Amino acid sequence: MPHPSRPPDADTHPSLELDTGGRDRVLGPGAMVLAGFARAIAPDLIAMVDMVARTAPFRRMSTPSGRTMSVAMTNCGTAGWVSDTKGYRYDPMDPLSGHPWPALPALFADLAARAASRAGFSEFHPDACLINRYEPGTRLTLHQDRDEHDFSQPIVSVSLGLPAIFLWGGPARSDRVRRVPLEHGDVVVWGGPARLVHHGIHPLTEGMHPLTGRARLNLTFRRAM
Ligand code: MD3
Ligand code: FE
Repeated sequence: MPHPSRPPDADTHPSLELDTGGRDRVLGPGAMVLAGFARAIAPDLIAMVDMVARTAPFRRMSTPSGRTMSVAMTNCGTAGWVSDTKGYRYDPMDPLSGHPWPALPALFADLAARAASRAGFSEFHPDACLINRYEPGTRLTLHQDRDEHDFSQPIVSVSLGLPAIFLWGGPARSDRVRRVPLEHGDVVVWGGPARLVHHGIHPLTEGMHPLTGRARLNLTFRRAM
């Protein structure tokens, strides 16, 4: 028997699910917050990030216009997102080492697939995990994620450590921007009509978190290639 708040086509249009009963919330068409979904495994996720960063250290990349991003980044998976004066791309190699990025830990792949499935996207098999590290004052200006091959695949994001205000716009850069608070352990799934929205992160507020210190980590799982 269908859930009373669940329209009949909620399986094909996950955003139409009106109420998940818990703290989960639909942000809009295609975008869903799974509040605290990763909280229980957060210490393990953070330990894995530390392991990845021993092989592929966090670094601040250059933009094509020659500026340095304030967010520090690294990657794991068979492809990693890189930015330099030549442009943005997914690359199987870490340009710092000349070696492949560290493999995607099974814990990461499993979490991403479970979250996507819960939001209505079955068979999500990410090949790339971009790991962003923010310190107080660090921001990410409004942008679209459009370097991936197939926009029908969702992106799954996991927030760890210090809280942040996520800026969530629309398909056009001039669209109204909403502010969405994201906390430690929150997972957001973005797909369908939300896949190409403009988004960013408001400058991080000063703070200290027991598991990450003066930092916020964000994992974004993507099907890049
Ligand atoms: C909506 N990261 O890595 S996560 C990024 O918190 C990025 O580090 C932010 O934007 C962060 O590209 C935001 C939420 C997110 C990630 C990717 C999206 C939202 C998205 C792609 C399409 C639409
Ligand atoms: Fe993004």
